[in-house]
Amino acid sequence: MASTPALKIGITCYPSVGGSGVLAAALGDELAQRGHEIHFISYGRPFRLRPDSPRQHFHPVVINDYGLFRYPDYTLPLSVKMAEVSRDCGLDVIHVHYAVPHATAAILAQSMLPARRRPRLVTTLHGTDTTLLGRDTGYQPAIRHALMCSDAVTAVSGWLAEETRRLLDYHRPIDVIHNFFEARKPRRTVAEVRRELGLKGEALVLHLSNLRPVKRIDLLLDAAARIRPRGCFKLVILAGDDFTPFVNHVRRLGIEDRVVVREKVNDIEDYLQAADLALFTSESESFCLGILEAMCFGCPSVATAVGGIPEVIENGRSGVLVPPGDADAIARATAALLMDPPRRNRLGRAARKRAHDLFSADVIVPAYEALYRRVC
Ligand code: GMT
Repeated sequence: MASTPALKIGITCYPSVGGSGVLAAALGDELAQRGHEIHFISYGRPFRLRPDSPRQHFHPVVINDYGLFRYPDYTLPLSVKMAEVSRDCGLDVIHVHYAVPHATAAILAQSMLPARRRPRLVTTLHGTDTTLLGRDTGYQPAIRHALMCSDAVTAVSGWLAEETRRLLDYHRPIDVIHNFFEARKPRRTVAEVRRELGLKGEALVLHLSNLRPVKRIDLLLDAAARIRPRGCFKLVILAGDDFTPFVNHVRRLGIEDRVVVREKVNDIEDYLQAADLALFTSESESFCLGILEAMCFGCPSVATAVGGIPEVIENGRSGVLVPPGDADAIARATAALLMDPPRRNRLGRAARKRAHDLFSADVIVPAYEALYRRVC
C-alpha cells in the first residue's frame, strides 16, 4: 500500500493492441497494487487488464452511431463519461494516454464540472500523437491547446519531448517518463513453444508490433530474405493486426518456410522467453515497447537507430543499432549476431540488466506517482 494517501485516478487509453494501451493497462495495474483506486474510461476494456484486479474499475463509453452523423463521434460521449466518473467517484486525476482525442475530451469534462470537483489532467504523449497528427494542420492547434490546458505533459522518451517542442511549438515543461514492462510468467515451456512454431535447430528471430506502416514490415521481410545462411533462423512475427496484406510479399521473396506468423497473441511471454534475437525495422519510433519486452527476457534486439530507440538500446552493449531503411545492413547485423551466440548472450544479459535498472515498474511507477502528487 502507498505510504501517502491513495489517489483516485482515471485512465483513458486506446484499449486495442498497441503500446500505449499496453502501457496504460500495466500502469493502472501497478498503481492499484500500490493502493490507488483506478478507473479506466474507454470504449473497450484494455486488452491486458486482468478481470480479477482489486481497485480497478472499467467504465465503458457507449458510442451511438446516429444516422444524422456521417462519422460516429467518440470525443463527446468520452467527455461525458469522464465527467460522470469524476463526479461519482471523486477522481483526483485523469491521466490520458495518447493526446487525440483523449486530452481534448478531458478538458471538456473538466469544464462540465464545478471547479472544486475538477480532476487534474495529465497527458502522456506516446508517439504519432506528436509525430503524425502534430504535423496535420487539422489537428495541430487542438493538440497544442490540449497540452497547454493539461496540468502536466509527459513523453515516453527525450526524443519525443524534443519533437513535441519542435512540431507543436510547445515550450512548457515536458516530463520524460520512459515506458516500463513487467513480464508475466510464461504459461508454456521453451520446448513447447519451439515445437508449436515448428522450430528444429534454427534460431528464433522475433518481431512483435501492430504492423502499421511506420513499422516497415516490407523492410523486415526484405532483410529476412537476405540473412545468410538462409536456414539458420526462423522469423516469428507476433502481429497485433491482420498479416494478410504482407502474405504476397513473403511469397514474392520465397521465404514462406522462414516466416511464422501468430496474430493477436495474448501470452507474448511464451514467445519472448524462447526468442534468441528480436528484430525491429521501424522508420520512426518514440520508444518501441517490443524492444523492452524482449530485453526483459535477456533477448537482445537489432533495431533501426530512429527516434527514441537509442534511449532504450545502447548500441553494442545491450543491442545493435542499424541505419534505417537499409535491408542489407539489417540482414548483416542480424546474421552476425545469429552466428555469435556468446556475443548474443553478453548483449542479452546487459539488456536484461538495463531493463531492470531503467525501465522496470519499480523505477517508473513512482515517477508517475510523484507527478500526480505534484499536480494535485
Ligand atoms: O503512437 C503510435 O503510433 C501508437 C502507439 C501505440 O499505441 O502503440 O505507439 C507509440 O507508443 C508506444 C508506447 O509508448 C511506443 O512504444 C511506440 O514507440 C510508439 N509508436 C511510435 O512512435 C510509432
